[in-house]
Amino acid sequence: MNNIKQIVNQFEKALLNFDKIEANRLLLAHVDEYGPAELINKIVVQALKRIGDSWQNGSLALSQIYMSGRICEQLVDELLPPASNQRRNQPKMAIAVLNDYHFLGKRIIYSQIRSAGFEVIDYGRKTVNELVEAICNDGIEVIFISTLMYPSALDIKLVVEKLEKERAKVKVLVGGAPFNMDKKLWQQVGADAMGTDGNEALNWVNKMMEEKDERNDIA
Ligand code: B12
Repeated sequence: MNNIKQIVNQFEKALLNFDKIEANRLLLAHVDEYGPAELINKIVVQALKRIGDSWQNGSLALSQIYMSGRICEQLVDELLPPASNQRRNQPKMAIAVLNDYHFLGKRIIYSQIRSAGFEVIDYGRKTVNELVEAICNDGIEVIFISTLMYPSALDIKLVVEKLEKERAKVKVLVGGAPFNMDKKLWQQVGADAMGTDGNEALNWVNKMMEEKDERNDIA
């Protein structure tokens, strides 16, 4: 039987050959065994991490990372259902990439939260001012921010400061490579929490919903 390491190896090879059909075949062959979310975390994310490392040590070209990212975006779109039928009674939520052009993490978090039955507005990519304006205009109560570049991660501090100035009542959950590398960074940028994957984002939303229910019960 295939173990997960072998599948990651094969998947990585397919990506580097720009072979979307083989990459898709590999995922579909194991989707019943792991389920879409687990499959993405165990295979797609791991393969892309390794590709990123190889790029960093100079053994891969930027085009290979780029195409791998694009192929994975399409595969993840196909794997995770757009939304569950039942919307939940929930805080108003949105998700955005701040400043940089790494979209895959946001896409995964977005799909996972939506497929668990929550409604989330996808803001795509925003600058600091654009994001603050959108949050205030839409009355967002929970914002998920994804950044993979360190400077973008630091810019979250500006977002939080501007939101405070506007007295926006919004919780900020952050994620992406800089937060995975430095476990205290989310506090330094003034976020309410960080998450390493879609499951953690979901757990956090569920915890917030429970707290909200408890407050409503007391009132
Ligand atoms: C693919 C990739 C690209 C692709 C992006 C394609 C696309 N459409 O997204 C392309 C080729 C375009 C690209 C470009 C660049 N990249 Co790049 N890229 C990567 C790479 C290899 C993988 C990123 C990825 O998609 N991972 C898979 C996804 C699923 O993982 P993820 O985003 O981390 O998301 C997971 C978690 O972090 C978390 N998460 C993410 N967001 C959120 C949000 C919330 C709320 C929560 C709870 C969780 C969460 O959940 C996700 C699922 O588990 C990383 C390497 C790495 N180690 O991350 C470098 C990396 C991010 N890139 C880097 C760099 C430097 C660049 C470039 C500047 C390269 C260049 N010289 O041109 C440009 C800059 C573009 C820009 N301005 O944004 C650096 C960033 C360094 C830094 N920290 O500042 C990295 C870390 C590579 C490296 N080791 O040097 N890149």
